[in-house]
Amino acid sequence: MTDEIASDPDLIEQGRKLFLRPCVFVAGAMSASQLPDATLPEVAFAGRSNVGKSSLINALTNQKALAKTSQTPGRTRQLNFFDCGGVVQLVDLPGYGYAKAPKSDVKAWTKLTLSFLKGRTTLKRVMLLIDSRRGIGDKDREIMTLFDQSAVAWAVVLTKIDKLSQREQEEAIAKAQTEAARHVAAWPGVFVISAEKRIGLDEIREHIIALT
Ligand SMILES: Nc1nc2c(ncn2[C@@H]2O[C@H](COP(=O)(O)OP(=O)(O)O)[C@@H](O)[C@H]2O)c(=O)[nH]1
Ligand SMILES: [Mg+2]
Repeated sequence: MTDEIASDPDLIEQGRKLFLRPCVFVAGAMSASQLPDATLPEVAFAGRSNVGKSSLINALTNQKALAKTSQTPGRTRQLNFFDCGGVVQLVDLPGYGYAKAPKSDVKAWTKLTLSFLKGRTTLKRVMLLIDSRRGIGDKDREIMTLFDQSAVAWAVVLTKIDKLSQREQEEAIAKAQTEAARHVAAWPGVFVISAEKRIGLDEIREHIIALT
């Protein structure tokens, strides 16, 4: 996490405790009628396919396969909802930017995802995951613009930081920081994580609890 985000020990502790409570799969929605009721505050996870969304949700919730159990092949276009302790709902959004997908992929990122982002009153934040090795790409930029236009509050999370050297990390963070700062709807800092090495998870948990 970069300096723009101040960390508070009490909130860190509360965030940790939140995710010691059970997190359970609530719904996998492929149409508006399948969306669960908008009651709890929600934090959604977006990003290219393979960026590490499911791994982050599993790491945050201290579970090995929570986010994967709901991912039956061929149903990757669904929005998956997880209730954590009856306090907050995490939403695993469909990935975008498959290598083999047509150029219109971001546009076709499903009507459902877009209408969810625009109309969900309980949605507090979208965490936009960026693979730290690739950096922010054109497809990510399209999504950032969409978030801005939809008045969605979002934050950048650099994933798989364990794959970079110290110097590469610093470069990746500085670049992402500069780019996020250009967007009014973006959180003015960058979260840096490794789901594998369990780095940066407390800061994300803190961010989530602060939104509830
Ligand atoms: N080295 C490393 N690999 C990771 C990390 N997080 C995810 N991965 C790997 O990246 C791949 C895609 O992860 P996944 O969570 O399924 O991505 P999703 O498609 O965005 O849900 C898997 O092979 C993961 O093991 C990380 O923090 N470090
Ligand atoms: Mg996934």
